[in-house]
Amino acid sequence: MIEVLHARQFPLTELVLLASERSAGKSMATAYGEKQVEAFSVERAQSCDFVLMAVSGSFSTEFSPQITGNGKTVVIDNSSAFRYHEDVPLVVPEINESAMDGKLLIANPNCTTAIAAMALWPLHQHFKLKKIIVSTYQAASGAGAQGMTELEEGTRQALEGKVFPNEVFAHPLPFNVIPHIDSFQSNGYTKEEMKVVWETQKIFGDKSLACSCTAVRIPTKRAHSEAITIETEKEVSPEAAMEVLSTAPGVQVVDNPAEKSYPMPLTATKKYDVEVGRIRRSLVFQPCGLDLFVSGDQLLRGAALNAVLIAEAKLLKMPR
Ligand code: 11C
Repeated sequence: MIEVLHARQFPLTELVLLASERSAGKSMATAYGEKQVEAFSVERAQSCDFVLMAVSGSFSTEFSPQITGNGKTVVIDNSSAFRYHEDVPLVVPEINESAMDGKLLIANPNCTTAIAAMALWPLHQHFKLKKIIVSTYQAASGAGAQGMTELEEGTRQALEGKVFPNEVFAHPLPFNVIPHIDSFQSNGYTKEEMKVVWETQKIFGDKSLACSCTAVRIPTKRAHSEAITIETEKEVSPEAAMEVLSTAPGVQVVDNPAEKSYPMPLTATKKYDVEVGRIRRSLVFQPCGLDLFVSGDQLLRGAALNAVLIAEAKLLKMPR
């Protein structure tokens, strides 16, 4: 988040780093130079205009409402604590920026949802989506730094014929794919899969939008990919979809199979835009359907960039 603030030249007057007592006093190299970490307190957080939360759901549940209680500090929460609260907007600024008017606590969506939403929203506006079917290919870093280590160390050990114990993932991830992200729900879907359903409906403001998802962890390091099938109300062709997507903010059409050009995690990594390609007529939903493939940097679009874009949009509407 700090890197994105710096890269986008967010007009900061002061950067305050707040963490637990354990980290307080430590020095941290940032894009703004060396900074000392301070111990978190509600009062110190309230001295800031914006608080970008990279914390657990339980921490956010306890402290986000306390911080915004001063009636002025904006809290942008990356956890899932408030995503489904009626009175807390869940925002992708390119889609539903106005949902956060007058609100101080704003929820940042799950990364898998945000990446799909970037491609789906422009198509929804032009062709009205009826059904969305998503299959994901999610990178190890979606599970944090420990997930990355488990993939990297595990791969090294596996190549030497050794076994590295899996703790973060349900099974060893190297040379494997795991159709299990987060906990299983009573309907047989995982929480990660249901987040895509609930959050897409909330961001698009349409609870009746039919959506289902199969979420799969794959042994890549960064950037999530998703194969998406849509059925639309209006007739849609790949050419018309491509035209719409080529001018959509936050989207880059990467779709030239003859040149082996399509979205991939390696090319989407560290990119602000979500790559969209492999756009073709659905063989199932005719003539109102498409298949497409997206890759997006989940640490950016699904977290840091989206949070900073929310802050930028809020800042523009603040009284001077
Ligand atoms: C993953 N998408 O890849 C998850 C991580 O709801 O913010 C993000 C979890 C969330 O494991």
